Amino acid sequence: MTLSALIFDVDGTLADTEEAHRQAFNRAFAAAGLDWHWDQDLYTRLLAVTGGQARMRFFLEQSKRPLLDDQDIADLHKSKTTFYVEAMQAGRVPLRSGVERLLGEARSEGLTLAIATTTTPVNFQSLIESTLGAAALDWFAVIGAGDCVENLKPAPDVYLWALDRLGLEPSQCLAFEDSANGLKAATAAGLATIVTPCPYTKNHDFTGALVVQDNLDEPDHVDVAFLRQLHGHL
Ligand code: XBP
Ligand code: MG
Repeated sequence: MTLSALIFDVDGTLADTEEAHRQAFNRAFAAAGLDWHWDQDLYTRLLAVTGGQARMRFFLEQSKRPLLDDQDIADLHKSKTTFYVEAMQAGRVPLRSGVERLLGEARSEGLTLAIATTTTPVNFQSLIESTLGAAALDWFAVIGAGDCVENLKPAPDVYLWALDRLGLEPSQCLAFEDSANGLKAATAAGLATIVTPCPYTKNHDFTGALVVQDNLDEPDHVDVAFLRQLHGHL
């Protein structure tokens, strides 16, 4: 089966964005007058839950705080997203090593690009606009983001949604992820997956990944030829 498309996760994979998410959550909590503060150790644990709203509910349950109703959670998350987009627009988060290179090579080689992320759509848009420019949003034939499916990663839904809109079989694609939840989601959708852990996910279990390496440049130089070779041995 020919390799036709590359499907990328966003947070932790395209860029090390989780620290910016963590800071945006804390800014939203402070702006709402809440005494909640997510330090890096706590956030590492909370990342077991994908989706910012679900993550806040998980935090309230785990810390035995009173639950907030859906509207309050949604309002808090909207505030957080505003702070996050501000950070992206300030250009504070670059793409990870090898990402821009591989995206360009894939386009030159006629591979289709797609996104399958748990994050809020505007978060992906602002990351691409601040790193590659708004026109680069058109590089992606399909953009599957948080609100297009009900069940977030590790459920396979967002990858199945992307494959359906691509009109491709899993065997014609490769997925790129940074986390155990993302690897589970892609694998459950039938996708062979390249994992490049980020600082928040470096201790995750990546059993079942096709490749796990520091980034797209090291130790192996992940280019289209490398991907075609990997894909050819599946
Ligand atoms: C990572 C996530 C997201 C982000 C926060 O998404 O799980 O929830 O941590 O973004 P990805 P939101 O699938 O790209 O790794 O607050 O918008 O959910
Ligand atoms: Mg991720």
